[in-house]
Amino acid sequence: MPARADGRTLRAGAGRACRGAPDPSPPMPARLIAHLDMDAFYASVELLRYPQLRGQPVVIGGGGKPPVLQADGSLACARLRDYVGRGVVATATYEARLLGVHSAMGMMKAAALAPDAVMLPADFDRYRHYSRLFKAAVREVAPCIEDRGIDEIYIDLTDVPGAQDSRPGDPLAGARNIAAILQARVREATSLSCSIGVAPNKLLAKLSSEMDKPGGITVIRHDDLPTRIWPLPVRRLNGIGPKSAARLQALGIDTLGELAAADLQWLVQHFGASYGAWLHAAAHGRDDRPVVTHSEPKSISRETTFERDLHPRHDRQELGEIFTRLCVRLAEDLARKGYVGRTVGVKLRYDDFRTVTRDVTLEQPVGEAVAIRRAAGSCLKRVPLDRRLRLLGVRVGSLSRPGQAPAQPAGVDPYTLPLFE
Ligand code: DCP
Ligand code: MG
Repeated sequence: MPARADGRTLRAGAGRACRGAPDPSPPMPARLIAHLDMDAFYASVELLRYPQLRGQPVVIGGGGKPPVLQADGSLACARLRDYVGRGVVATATYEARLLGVHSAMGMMKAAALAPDAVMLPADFDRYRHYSRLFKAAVREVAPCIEDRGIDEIYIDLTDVPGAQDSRPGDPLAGARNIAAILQARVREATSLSCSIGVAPNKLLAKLSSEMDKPGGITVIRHDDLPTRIWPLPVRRLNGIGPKSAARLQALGIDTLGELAAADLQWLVQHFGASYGAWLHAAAHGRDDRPVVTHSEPKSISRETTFERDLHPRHDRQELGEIFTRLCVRLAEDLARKGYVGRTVGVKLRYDDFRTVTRDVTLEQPVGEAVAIRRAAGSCLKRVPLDRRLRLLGVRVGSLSRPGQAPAQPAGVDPYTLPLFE
């Protein structure tokens, strides 16, 4: 799962499907699946409270101070050109994207491209609030929703009244109409815009929602594959990452059409039975995954990249504080989501980008910062600590709901614990 710029990760576990899992016989009736993705989400939420910044390049990230309203009514904002550090861009307005800035880009690199862009710190509570609002608005029209994170959902429109209607000359008029209603409801509830793709399955719906951003509605049928999907580069497919795209390119495959034309056996030879078969099916627009309305996370984690590489011994105190803060935040995440976990793990990235993980399984599930911090500390002891670190992460897995778990020792300040016990 890709790390997000907010450093929080949720690994999804098993889920409950909206319509039953595909049964090869009899064949599934044609489905109508939508993918809805909010436009420049964090940035658009910020523009709601700073409307004077509309039309300007704005970048979210960097963890600086929020803007200050001056006596004359103007807004004093930090600019990218003044940024020094190793933060990454969480997102950027479309004006900033025109200058080449995008999510996950280093802030210093973004500053070179768009020195005058306004820089705003992320406010995750606010984004979560708007996330809940837009999902609730969609649910009122179409209740079968799969939550894919803070700003995107899949929606099964198959059984939504009117979604399958056709009009002379437009067999997909119903789907288009429901998508427009969804967009309007989201705007009423949040004042934000989103883009929607509607297709026979999740894979194609996700590709479609990106086709006409921002504010687009794109409806595609299986028949549209050769004209709409096959010209796209393979990298656009959710499931083909940079490494696979590079391998495909080395084999002479750049577009999804070229991938669709490739022989299944040949793909299996090069990419293994499972991924090879998936590549083949995906390029042909085949995807039977149901829309899953409820899922339990497998693990919850927090991680942070330091402003500068820290040495385990020379910077021991600073590292210890960061480590403890991660555990405290993780405990808050667990409490908010209502979980405890039996496995605690750490992740370290050295200055040469090597990454190591260690974990420990406990007798009883834990949720409190002190308990997480103790267990994570014991994992740290099993890692070579002879060179500088650039990233530290803590994860709690084997999750369960508290209740059966005995109370954790209370009253210990986690910040008083030594880095290595
Ligand atoms: N995000 C992040 N780090 C990333 C990617 C995204 O923190 N590497 C956050 C900020 C985004 C939000 O998640 O606002 C949603 O991600 P999207 O990829 O959907 O990007 P946007 O909504 O910002 O833009 P788009 O209009 O392209 O969807
Ligand atoms: Mg988005």
